[in-house]
Order: sequence, then structure tokens, then C-alpha cells
Amino acid sequence: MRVVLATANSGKQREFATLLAPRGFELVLQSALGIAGAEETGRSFEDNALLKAHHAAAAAGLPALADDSGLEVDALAGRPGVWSARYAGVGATDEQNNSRLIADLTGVPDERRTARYRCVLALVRGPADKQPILAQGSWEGRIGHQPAGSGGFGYDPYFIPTGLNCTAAELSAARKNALSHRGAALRDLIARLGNWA
Ligand code: ITT
Repeated sequence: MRVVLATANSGKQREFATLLAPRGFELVLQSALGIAGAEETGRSFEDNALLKAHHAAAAAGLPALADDSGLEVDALAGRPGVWSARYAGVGATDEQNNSRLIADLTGVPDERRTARYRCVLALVRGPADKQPILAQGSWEGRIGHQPAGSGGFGYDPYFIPTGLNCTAAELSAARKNALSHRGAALRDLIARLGNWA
């Protein structure tokens, strides 16, 4: 089935393609259809995932899948949360966002650097779909002091998953997909699909 993937994030695109191709989804990037991203005005991951999916479905005339995800740091009262992509300002790079995160955690000891990634997926048949499929996943860990690794994207060079002695950016793509919030959300989505197609 042709589904428009409502993301401009190339890190997410790679992870989705690997996980969904075997399930018969033919993912079309919204950028390939000339569709710009929706403005993320929601206050929750759920709101933003739905907003992005409805926007892409309306513009493409196709079913749409969107992801809203982010990092919640306990010592920062859950920030950056829905602002993860623009923590250091609109249009910030991953490096700038990571610099702000590490600056905000100056002096915070290891045991208080706990965090989790969260991912919410929204799959809609069209812009007026009243029964979207929502799926979610999370991944616990903590924020390190030094960056390590070159895989993944975003905050991965600083995110040390619980039970591991390396960062998410040091994992292979397959290992990250097996452990991550996005992998978990996709497995949840697939379990909820039923006869959706
Ligand atoms: P789209 O809205 O176009 O999908 P985006 O990057 O703006 O792309 P979000 O608003 O969902 O997406 O923000 C997600 C941010 O959270 C992302 O830019 C990273 O900073 C962070 N993030 C989410 N998942 C991540 C992951 O698997 N690894 C590292 N950082 C992640």
C-alpha cells in the first residue's frame, strides 16, 4: 500500500524504511511530493503526530504516517519533550540542540541524568479519518557527559540506553531498531493494524 511518510527528518526516514518495507508499505516521502512539513503547534506528541499525518494526507490525497518523538529528561522536568527538534531554537542543528542539553545539565550527577525517548505514530486513511491508528513506544536511558558514536541522529551520541555501556549512536542500525522507542512504536502499530489495509 502507498502511504505518504510525513517527516522531513532523514534519520527517521531510514529507520522507517527498514522497519516497514517488509510489511508491504510503499512509503512515499512527503518531500518527494513537494509537501512542506506542518507547523507543530500541539502540546503533546499525540497532537503533533496527528497534525502532521492529517496535513500530509490532505496534501497528498493518500494515507499518511507521521511520527512525533522526543527526549524527556527527568532533571529538566521532561524537557526538551515536544521541543526536542528545536530545543536550541527553530532550525537548530542536532549539534546545537545537544550543546544546549549538556549545558542545561551542567553539575547534574549521573544518577539524576535519567531520560527517555518517546515516539508516537499516527496512521490515517485520509485528512478526515476519525479513527486514526495511534501507536507508541519509549526507551529508557540516561544522558552522558561526552558524545560517542556516529550512528543514529539527534541526541543519540549522548543517550546511554539502560543496561548498555555505550550510546545509541554506537549501536548498529539493526540493534537500535530492535531496542528503540521508534522500533517499539512500529511494532505496536503493526499489532494494531488488523485489516486496516
Ligand atoms: P519531522 O517533524 O519532520 O518528523 P523532526 O525532527 O522535526 O522531524 P520531531 O518534531 O518529532 O521531528 O522531533 C524529534 C526530535 O527528537 C528529533 O529532531 C531529535 O532531536 C529527537 N529524537 C527523536 N527520536 C530520536 C532518535 O531515535 N534518536 C535521537 N534523537 C531523536
